[in-house]
Amino acid sequence: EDIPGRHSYAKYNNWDKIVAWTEKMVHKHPDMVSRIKIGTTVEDNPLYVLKVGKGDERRKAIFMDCGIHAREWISPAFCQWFVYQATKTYGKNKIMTKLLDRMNFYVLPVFNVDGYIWSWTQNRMWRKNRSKNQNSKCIGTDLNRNFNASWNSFQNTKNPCANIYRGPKPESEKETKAVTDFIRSHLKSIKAYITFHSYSQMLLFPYGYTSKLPSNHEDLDKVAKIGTDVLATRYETRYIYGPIASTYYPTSGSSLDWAYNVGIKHTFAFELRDKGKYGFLLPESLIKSTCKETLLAVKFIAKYILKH
Ligand code: ING
Ligand code: ZN
Repeated sequence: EDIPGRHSYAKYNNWDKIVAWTEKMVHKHPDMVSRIKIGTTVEDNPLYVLKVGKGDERRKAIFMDCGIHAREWISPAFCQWFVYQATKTYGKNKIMTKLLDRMNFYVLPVFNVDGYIWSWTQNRMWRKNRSKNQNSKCIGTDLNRNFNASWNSFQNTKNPCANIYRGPKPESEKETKAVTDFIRSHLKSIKAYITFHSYSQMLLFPYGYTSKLPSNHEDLDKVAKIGTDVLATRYETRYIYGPIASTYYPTSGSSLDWAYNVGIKHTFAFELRDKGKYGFLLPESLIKSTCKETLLAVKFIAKYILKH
C-alpha cells in the first residue's frame, strides 16, 4: 500500500496524515481503538491518545509516547506501526491477542505536535516545542526536561536558547501538562511507561538525575536485558541497556524519571536506530525493519507486565 501522497507505514507521515490515520484506525476497529483528546498544544493543535485494547479501563495498562522530540521521526513511525500491528494481528497472533484481551495500551503517537510540524516545514533538526520564551528571542522548551523530576538541579538546562531548555517551571508547557494530567488520572491502571526517542540503540531506565539506582533495579535490568536480546533476534541489531545517567548521560526533568517517581515501577526509554550513520535522518527504507524489531521488545515488556 505504498501510494504516493498517502499515509504509509514505510514512510514518514506528516501531522495531517497522522491525524487522518488516527481517525481511520478508530473507524476500522471501533471495538478495539478509541481516540482521546488529552489536551492541545501551544499552537492549538490537538493531542491525541489512542486507547488500544479490548479491556475496560480498570485493566492493567501501558502508556507509550512517541515524538517528544520533533526531529526523531522514526519514533512516531513506531507508534503508528504498533497500533497497526496490534489491530492487524489481534485474533491471529497468540501473544498479541492475549495482550489486547487483558490490557490496554495508551499510545500518544506525537507528543510534540508543534515541533513535529516545524521539523517538517521549517527546520528538520528542530527538537523542542514551539512556545515563546520571556526575555529571550529563542523559541521552545525541551519537553523532556520540563517534567517535575529534580527539575531544578542541572544548570545546563537553564538557557532558553539551549536545545535542552527546561522551561520556566516544571510542567510549564501545555504538552507536558496534558500528558502528566492524563497519566495521573490513570495511575491505578498504568503499570508501565515507555517513551520512544532516536537515535543510539539503547534501552534506558531510571534514573537520569542521579547515579543512585531505583529499588527495583535488578528487575528493570533483567527486563531490559531480555528485551534487547529479543530485539536482536530479528536483524541482529545490538542495543545497549542500563540506567540513563550511567549508560547515556545525566538528565533532569525527564518524563521517564517523573513517571517512575509517581509510582509507575516499570519505565523505559528506547533510543531507536541507528548509531549515528544517518542519525535523526534515518532513511525511509529502514523504517519497517526498525519497527519490527522494536515491536518484539515492546511485546516482551508487555508480557512481563501482564505476568507480574
Ligand atoms: N535523548 C534523550 C534526551 O532527552 C533520554 C535521552 C531519554 C533522557 C529518556 C532521559 C530520559 O536527551 C534524545 N536523543 O533525545
Ligand atoms: Zn529525544
